[in-house]
Formats: sequence, C-alpha cells, structure tokens
Amino acid sequence: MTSPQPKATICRDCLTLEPGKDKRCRACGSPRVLRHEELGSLSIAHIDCDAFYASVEKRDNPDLRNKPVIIGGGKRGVVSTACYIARINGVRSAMPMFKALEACPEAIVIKPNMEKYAAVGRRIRQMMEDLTPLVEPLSIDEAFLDLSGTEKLHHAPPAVVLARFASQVQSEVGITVSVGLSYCKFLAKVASDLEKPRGFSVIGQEEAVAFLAEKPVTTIWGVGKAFAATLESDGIRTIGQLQSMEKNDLLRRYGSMGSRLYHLARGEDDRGVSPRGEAKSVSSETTFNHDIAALDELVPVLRGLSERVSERLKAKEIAGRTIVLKLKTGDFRLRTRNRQLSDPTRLADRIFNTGLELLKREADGTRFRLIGVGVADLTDASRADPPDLVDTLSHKRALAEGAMDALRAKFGREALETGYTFGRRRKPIEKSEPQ
Ligand code: DCP
Ligand code: MG
Repeated sequence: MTSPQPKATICRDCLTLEPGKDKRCRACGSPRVLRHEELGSLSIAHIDCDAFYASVEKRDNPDLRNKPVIIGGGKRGVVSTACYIARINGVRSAMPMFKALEACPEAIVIKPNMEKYAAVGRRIRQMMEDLTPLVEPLSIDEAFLDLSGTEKLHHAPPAVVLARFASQVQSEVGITVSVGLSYCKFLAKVASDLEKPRGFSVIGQEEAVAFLAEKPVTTIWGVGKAFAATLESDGIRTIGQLQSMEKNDLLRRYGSMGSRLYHLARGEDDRGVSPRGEAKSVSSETTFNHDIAALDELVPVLRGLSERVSERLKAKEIAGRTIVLKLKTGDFRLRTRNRQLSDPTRLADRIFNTGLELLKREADGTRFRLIGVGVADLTDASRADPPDLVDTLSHKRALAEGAMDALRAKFGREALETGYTFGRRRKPIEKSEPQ
C-alpha cells in the first residue's frame, strides 16, 4: 500500500486542500492559492507579525487605518516601525524621525506603548503554543514553530494549520502575520520575509540551493554588516559565491563562521526548534585569589569578561538589552547593578563600557572577591547594535569588533588582545541562567 500523496495546493482563505488548477480557488474564488510540490511535507515555520507596533495602533484606532503611521520618537528620535503605507513613502525602522517626516510629512507619529505590544505578543504566542509545544520565540513579534507530527492532532498538514492560524490571528487579535514554511529554521525565516505583509511563502528542499545562490551574503543568519564587509573585502557578495567554495577554504578564512557559511549557503541547517527555557541571561564571572579594591585592577578583568560574554552571545546569535554587573565583597555581600540599553547588544565594547559605568560607582574602596558581567533581556541578534545615528564612533567600533572576531576565529582567542586585557586574562566562570 502506498501512503497518500500529500496535497500540494491549498487555498489560504477557505483552506480547501485542492482548490483547482486555476489562479483562483474554485471553492471560494480567492486568489490566495498556495502551490508547492513539498507543501505536504514541510513542517518548520517562522511567523512574524507585519509592522507589529503600527498594526496594533491601527487596530485600536480605525481612523488610522488608511493613513501612514510611524511608531517612534521619544528620546532617541528614531523610527521603531512604520506601517506599510508609510514604507511606500520610504520610511524605515531606525531612521531618524526628522528624515522619516521629510519622506512622509503627512505621517501620524505615535509614541510606542510597549506594555500593550507585549500583551499582544503574549497572546499570539499563546495561540502558537496551542498548535505545538515546539515554539521558539525570537522577539516580541516572531517565533519558530516545529509542526512535525502534529497532523493527527490537527487533522491537517502544517501548511493548512498555518494558514488557519494566520486567519485566526487576523480575526481574533486584529493584526496580520506573515508565514514562512520550509524544512529548516534558516529558510523558514528567510521565507517569512519574502511576501510581507500577509504573506505565506514556501521554500522546499528542491529549490533551496538555486534560490539562495542569487541572494546577498547578509541573508545568512549571523552575517551582519561588519562580517559582510569582511566578506566583501574578500570579493564575496553572494551566497552563490560561497556555494562554489571549498569547506576547508572557508574554515581557514573564517574559522567556525566558515563552517556555518558553508552549510547555510547550501540550505543545510540542522538546528532544532527549541522552546526558550534556555538562557535568560548570559554572564561570565571570576573570583580573585586576593580581594581587589582598585578600579584600575578591576577594569581589565571586566574587559576580559565582557569579551567572553560577547563571544558567547555571538555564537548563539542572540543579544541582550540589559547589562548586569555583579560584585561580591570580601565579606560575601552580593551587589548586582544593571542598566538598560536603548537597543540589544552583543558587542564586547558596549557591554564593557556599560559595565564600567556601573563599576565606577561601586569602586569606593570596598574590597571585592568576585566580579561578573552579564547580559539579560535576551532577544535574537537581528536587531542588535543598529548603526548608532548619534554616535558614529560606536558604529566604527562595531565594525572593528567584527574584524577582530574574524581574526580571532582565524587565529584563536588569544591572537588579539585589547590594551585592557593584554597579559591579564583570567579563567572566567561561565553561566547561562535558566528561566
Ligand atoms: N522594532 C524597533 N526598532 C527596530 C526594529 C523593530 O523598535 N529597529 C520593533 C518595532 C516593530 C517590532 O520591533 O514593530 C518588530 O520588528 P520587525 O523587525 O518584525 O518589524 P515589523 O514587525 O514592524 O515589520 P515587518 O512587517 O517588516 O516584520
Ligand atoms: Mg514583524
């Protein structure tokens, strides 16, 4: 007996499984018909809300519906997000507000209401968790879902479950989402971005390599601006170029990142979807042989620990918004101090500088037996360390740090030491705090 062929076509509106060969669904007439040979067998999804903050504001004030809306402002004066009408006029996330208003003077600007967005994000996450326990949130408005083996439960293949979910979010929560469906996390995430807003894109095994060949290297997870600049200086711009390179060559040039480039360029990604019970913070700490009071002795240790934390954040492709300094005094009293940044970071430099500001206030002659630094409030790295519009120097430092990472990956950790840590490294204790 042969198993039934998985259905390769569905209507995203009425969920009919074989809506016919025409452009429109023969059951409901909708043009939103999804066709893909592998539709019945793919089960890794990435779901991302469309223009999230702006959509929530439009939901709550129907007068805004057909108007360009920008969410942002406040102290930093940049755009958090813009609705798709404002985007047509050229408004983008992280743009200075004055530029956004030059591009779209009629836009309505609304200050972010984080509590409200967090509540909507939680509600949508709950709806995802009703579909599968394997939900891995990446940020407030996006998550991976692994729907393998859920067909019996839902009496429908993942593609249908996802289309139904998108409609349900729209009718029950009042905002729209875009869905990417593939066989691995990397391509599911790429797919969800292809047809925004209200998109549903599928990337199968069959077309993955050809699809990726055309794309810029920045499509690859973990290749940010700094690393892309390194690749560019080696003449590499597209994933197709990476596909034609030997694995050993990539390893030699870029260390562990080379291995990732090699595999992801071929659409090979075996990372599982893991619900975030994992790290809530990433930290590194060290206990001294003798208690230390002097700031200039504590500073190089802090620098080394910050670099360590940064490396681990980069390796996990995560970033965090809160920097935590931990000190234990000679008489075992614990002091923790923290500061929130405007954006999540994974850069040693920002971790260190923030930690240093906190440390300066504590270095009042007290003798310390332990110092640690950590990053909490974790998110994925995609939105970490935007080029700082005010502080162009920090952007340069970020680029320099990317270059140093590449060198360390090539020659080992000890190859490059900053002035702070030179000859003064200690063995740190590493921690990932559970939730
Ligand atoms: N965000 C922010 N600053 C940025 C990027 C995003 O404050 N530089 C916030 C506002 C967004 C939310 O995070 O609404 C989700 O980020 P996304 O990158 O998913 O962007 P949107 O959901 O707004 O738009 P898209 O439809 O492109 O996903
Ligand atoms: Mg989004």
